[in-house]
Amino acid sequence: MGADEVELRRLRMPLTTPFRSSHGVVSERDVLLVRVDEGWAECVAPTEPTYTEEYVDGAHAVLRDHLVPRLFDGADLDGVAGHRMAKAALRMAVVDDGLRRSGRSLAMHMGAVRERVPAGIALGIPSSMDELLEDVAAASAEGYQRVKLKIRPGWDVAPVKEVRAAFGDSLALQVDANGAYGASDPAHVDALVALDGFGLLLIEQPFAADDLVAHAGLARRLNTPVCLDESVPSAAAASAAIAMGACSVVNVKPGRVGGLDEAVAVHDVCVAAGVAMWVGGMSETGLGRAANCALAAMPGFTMVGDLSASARWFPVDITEPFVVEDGTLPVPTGPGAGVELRMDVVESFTTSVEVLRRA
Ligand code: NPG
Repeated sequence: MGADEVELRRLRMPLTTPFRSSHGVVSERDVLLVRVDEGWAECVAPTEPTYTEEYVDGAHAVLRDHLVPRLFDGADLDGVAGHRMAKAALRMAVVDDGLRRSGRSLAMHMGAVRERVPAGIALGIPSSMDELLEDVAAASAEGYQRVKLKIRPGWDVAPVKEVRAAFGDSLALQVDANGAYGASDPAHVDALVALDGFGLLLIEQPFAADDLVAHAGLARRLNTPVCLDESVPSAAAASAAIAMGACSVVNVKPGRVGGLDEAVAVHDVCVAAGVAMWVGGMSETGLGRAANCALAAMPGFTMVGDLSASARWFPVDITEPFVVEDGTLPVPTGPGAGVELRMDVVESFTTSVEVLRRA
């Protein structure tokens, strides 16, 4: 990896609708774009450190003060501990730069085996049951091939039951708790066990990220597959979780694991172990979405990802918007990530620009 110039650009982008999870409500995204020479990438770190330790101001600081200087020096970014979302963005911008120079697409680079990937949607915790049923109806009408519901203690069995009653057993449905359940709270565990009767595709990250033992214990009690997200920051963690029986499905997010290479390493571990995978989402702009679609085109991604239309998140996107057609999104084929930034739109959302140059 080498580079002459790195730009750290912050954007404030309004969301189409506020998104509520067990972490709280988000109504805009504070996006950090990273440019390495001619290559661009998006850092997925959220505004607040509620999903993992990472957050966008921290990512910006570690990039400026520690990661970009290492890139300029040709040093290993893993000399810095953690900060995987920041590293992922810097690495992805380097890859985008290299691919653009050689005219190759990320999909080609990743060994994509499909031209389109199935679209899935994540629905936040709504303010009422009626709103949830409307959201599911709209998602089905738009052609999404599966729906994921955010759950938390007190909002779990009832919404799943209502959705099944309204839409039947053929709706491909899964739930995501973002670690909100207490493994030692009997009422919490009872609710998770009660979800087992609803034919869910999976239950994602019920317990704290570091509690693999609790996930393994739950997995033994359920027929529904347990899926891990926050518990898998690396391929090594994926191996450990699989060896312990803590999951039979893995959500793969390049940002969470430190970049596309590590995402591929997770992919390979899961394929070797016969563990199913899907690509997660972090409300990316078209730039991050393009990379997620290229990743999801790899052979091991046999389950539907959190891959939705741009309009699900952004009234105006910084690339040509991704649109769901026949329940799928396209895997971009242009050079690099395969999409072009609309610089006028980028400028209109920009709140700061910082350019760092190799000494
Ligand atoms: O479809 O892009 C999407 C979002 C899917 O629910 C989603 N993402 O916990 O997986 C998650 C959640 C998330 C979003 C996590 C933003 C962190 C930041």
